[in-house]
Amino acid sequence: MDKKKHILVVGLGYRTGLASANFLAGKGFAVTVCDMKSRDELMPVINKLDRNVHVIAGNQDPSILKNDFNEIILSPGVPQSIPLIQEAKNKGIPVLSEIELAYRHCTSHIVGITGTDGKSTTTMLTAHCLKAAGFDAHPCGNIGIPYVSIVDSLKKDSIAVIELSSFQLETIHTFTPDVAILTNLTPDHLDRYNSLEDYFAAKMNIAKNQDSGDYFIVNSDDEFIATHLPALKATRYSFSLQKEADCYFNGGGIYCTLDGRQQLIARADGLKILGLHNVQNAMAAILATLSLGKKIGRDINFKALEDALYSFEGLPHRVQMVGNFEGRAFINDSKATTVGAVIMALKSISGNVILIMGGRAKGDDYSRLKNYLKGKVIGLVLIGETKDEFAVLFNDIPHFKAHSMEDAVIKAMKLSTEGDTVLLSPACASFDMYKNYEERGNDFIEIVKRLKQGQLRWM
Ligand code: UMA
Repeated sequence: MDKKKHILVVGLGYRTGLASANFLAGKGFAVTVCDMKSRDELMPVINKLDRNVHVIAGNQDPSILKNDFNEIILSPGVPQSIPLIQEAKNKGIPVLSEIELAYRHCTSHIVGITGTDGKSTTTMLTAHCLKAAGFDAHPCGNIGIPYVSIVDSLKKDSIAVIELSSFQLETIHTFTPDVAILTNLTPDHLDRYNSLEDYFAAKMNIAKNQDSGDYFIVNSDDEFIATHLPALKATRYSFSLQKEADCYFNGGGIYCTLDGRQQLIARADGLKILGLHNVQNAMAAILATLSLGKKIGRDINFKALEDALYSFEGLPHRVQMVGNFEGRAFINDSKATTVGAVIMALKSISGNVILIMGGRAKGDDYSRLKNYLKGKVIGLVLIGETKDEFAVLFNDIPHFKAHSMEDAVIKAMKLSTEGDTVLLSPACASFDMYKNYEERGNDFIEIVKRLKQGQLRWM
């Protein structure tokens, strides 16, 4: 980038816009940030901005473009459909994501992980496996650490392990991961995309610049992917729970056949992360580690890989055991903002479940849950904006509506008996009640803690 360039960052956010603006200002570019929120609302973030960054708050009118910007960095939470971005495109101003920006300054190797569910766990587990194999691996991206915030600290032989959302992939141009993973594809973000096909197309941008020296790792059990995957230039490896694949699951063992012979990598009952969906995540991480080893000509120690798989503790807010109280187990799965993620959580729990669900709808077809709740979820506690809609949709299951998380936990206690599991797995975004899913999960954890300490009466 030419340093005389004037760059507009659209969407300050808490992380991406802030990190992009500071990165660019640090490199001497003239930077303006605009955000639809008021200056007061943005103040905690503005305070962290490089003081050379110009801020336009509470205004995202296309007239901002009269300042002649050379490039726009678009935060993932801002849709390209807003008039400002449409006008920028009409004027021929390049619009790029923070991922593309960071990539231009990146000299290290890259593993990129996308898909609807399992991205964060696969990202962290892949980084964990790569570290165990002796690589200098750094998880970043949609997990909450902008790629641009770490790119300058990466060395030539480091590995950026980047979780990539469809939003971030919409505006990449040259970004090319050495290894790409596609975990699965289920309906999500249909409030932003016109169709599942459009959502998938954004995700598939991850592979658009790859060539035959790169690797594309894919879940071969996913029906939508099986029928929609386009031709790829990259070398493709697949993983499966059901059939033979480059990495597959059989009789409790996870096997690889990359070098033409069957190799037992690990046993599923040794994993600390529960459920078959986590076996899938483990298979993706194994293939990523082995493919990267191939690409850069380094042998992977299988014992170190096995130990890494067994020592991985999982992530907070993903089927996270919070504790037990009066015979009930409490599980926090606040990250589950899709139907697919709730289904996976339910599959990983044995016994009866009281499900705390609801929040801000994301355009998913929630009726898909009906079959999975039947016979497993004996009570529902409905929270957030969707509570009335869900009460009608799931009216055949005993349910309560709750006005807060505390109320939800108390009602879950009332609906449950000893031996049951109380699962927070909302199927929706958190923004109607919380800043983000982490805040929602932490609230749940705190309330369960108070319940256990006798500070919350439920009877
Ligand atoms: N805004 C506008 N105009 C608009 C819309 C929004 O100015 O028309 C502003 C908002 O006021 C806000 C900013 O744009 O200030 C949006 O920021 P952001 O949502 O991009 O927030 P960040 O804090 O930068 O977080 C983003 C990701 N958020 C989203 O994609 C919505 C985070 O993913 C990610 O961790 C972070 O960058 C670092 O990479 C969160 C997420 O929900 C976890 N991701 C979705 C998902 O996983 O399903 C995609």
